[in-house]
Amino acid sequence: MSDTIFGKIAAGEMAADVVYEDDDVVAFRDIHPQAPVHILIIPRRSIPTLNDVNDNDAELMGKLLLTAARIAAQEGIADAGYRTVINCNAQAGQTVFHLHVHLLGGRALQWPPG
Ligand code: D5M
Repeated sequence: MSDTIFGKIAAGEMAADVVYEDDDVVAFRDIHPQAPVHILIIPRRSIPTLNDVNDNDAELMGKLLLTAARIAAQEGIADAGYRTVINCNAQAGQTVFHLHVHLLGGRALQWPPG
């Protein structure tokens, strides 16, 4: 059993609109999209927050970002531009405690974020 919704998606125990997966990462469309393209990229293994990453996770963290960039190209938003976000803990708005990279694009994004 997995401890979070995303753990269940990673384990294949819960359905999601998966756009990419391999042994290390899973990417799926956000259920409450904040932009025309809003995809979450997660490690298959449960890591609660960015604070829980260590040196052994360096390759995995790189793969999460590489996967985001490749999906951005597949989704046709690479040239126009897109944003990747990792919310860490409550004040940043993290609600699911399985580390995830948000990939947002398909519209002009405001800066700074709220
Ligand atoms: O982002 C958590 C994100 O996860 C938020 O944008 C909603 C999304 N979410 C929650 N449940 C699901 C399921 N079941 N499928 C897809 N997307 C989901 P955070 O950074 O933690 O605020």
